[in-house]
Amino acid sequence: MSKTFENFVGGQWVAPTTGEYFDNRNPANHSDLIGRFPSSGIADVQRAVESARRGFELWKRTPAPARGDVLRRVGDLMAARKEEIADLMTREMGKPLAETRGDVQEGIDTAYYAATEGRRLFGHTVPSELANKWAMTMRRPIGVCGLITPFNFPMAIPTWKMFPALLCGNSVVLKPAEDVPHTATVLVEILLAAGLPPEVIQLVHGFGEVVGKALVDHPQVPVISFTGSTETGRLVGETCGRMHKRLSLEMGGKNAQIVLDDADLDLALDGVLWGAFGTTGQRCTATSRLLLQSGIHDAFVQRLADRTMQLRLGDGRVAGTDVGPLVNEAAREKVERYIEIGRAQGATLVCGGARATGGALNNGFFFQPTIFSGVTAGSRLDQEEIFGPVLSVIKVENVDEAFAVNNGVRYGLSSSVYTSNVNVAFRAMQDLDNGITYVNAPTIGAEAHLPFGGVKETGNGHREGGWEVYEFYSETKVGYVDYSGALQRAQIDNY
Ligand code: UN1
Repeated sequence: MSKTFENFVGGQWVAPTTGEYFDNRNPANHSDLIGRFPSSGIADVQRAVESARRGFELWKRTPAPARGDVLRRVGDLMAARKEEIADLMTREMGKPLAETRGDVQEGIDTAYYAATEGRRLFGHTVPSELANKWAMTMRRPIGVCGLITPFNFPMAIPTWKMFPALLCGNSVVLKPAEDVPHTATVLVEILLAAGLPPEVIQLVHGFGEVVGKALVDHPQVPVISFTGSTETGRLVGETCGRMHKRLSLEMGGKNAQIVLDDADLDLALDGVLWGAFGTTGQRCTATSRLLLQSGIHDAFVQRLADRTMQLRLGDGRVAGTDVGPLVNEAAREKVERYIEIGRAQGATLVCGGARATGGALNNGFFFQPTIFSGVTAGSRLDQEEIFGPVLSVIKVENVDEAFAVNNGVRYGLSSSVYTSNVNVAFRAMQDLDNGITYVNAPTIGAEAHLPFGGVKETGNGHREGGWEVYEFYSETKVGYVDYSGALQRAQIDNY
């Protein structure tokens, strides 16, 4: 008998109004059923929002340091259960345990950062242009925040959104990706165990077209934060624009690692293997393009192919696994379509290119780590996000060409340059059109206390992580106090 899970709405664990559930299976082994989770409807979202509005009235009056204390306990509980949570995350979405441990750690870091922010949430005091008048700013919470999160960082990304939202005094409705409902359930259990008042958090499981859409459409949800595809983000943005909602979007990437002739090639090799095939390439920050300068191109591709073919595919819960499965069959079919596109556009398949089969691999959504060389700038392999273990190698002649190819895509999340030339390193940070540039490090590896996000069609100008996200989840209020006892007219009486 598989376990049936529920939504958390109105301060209790409740069945969905639809009475419908979906199966959540291990992507490394289809026969492993984790549980059945609610396929919720619009009415579930409505109830969640009504409850979250009550939660907001209570929580916004709780002093920010006390809100921070709850988040500190959340961090403590996550730390105590780190190993167990990492294991259930790997079972649910496939990436190896070392990576899910890192994912939980990112949530812990975010919790402790939020806890300390409860004793800051700084406003400004500013001199008034008039005598005996005080001027200052402060931060106010906004209301119910609708959070729509992806499968690839099932703990870190919900915490990036939720903890700052809560610390600022908002209440939250979380709609996690349907591939990772178990991790979201555990996160909500931890928040409740840490003492968060129940109606401050709501968890509604289900599918984006129904539950995500209902949240975005709901007039009493003034804040939406979405991480997912650029296509879905556009739909979300259209609705939020019409409804004047505050919206943070984190969307696609087509990140490049640049390796110049003067680079430390061993380091660059380790970097691209981790950047391209970590999380089976299913990161917004994954390295999906490798721009190699012509002097090192041929030898580097050869060494990279040799190392790639040694990567061990398998169940992420088995020691020694380097690369886990894709998250589901649709993800694998999308990768397969891109293999055909690469071939049709004349790229050279260096290694991989097919489903990984044999033994236990037959039970999951495995795909061989794949490299195409001879990819041309402007081709579909250069331009389009694949979200799988496919790396496109592009040969470049010099730094200017490398930077131009890096910038010649519609996305702009992260980039990486391997060089021993300090002038080129600083030029890269200045000239690459990305939200994050790494020097002598891969395109992945963002830390929780720095702003995370991208330019162009990757985002809409907001950042998660670090200090900036607290501005997104709060409203600036200005207070003026005139203690002169007389009418003082700004801009008039003093000029
Ligand atoms: C993502 O790529 O989807 O930078 C998020 C990293 C992680 C977060 C990535 N800390 O690799």
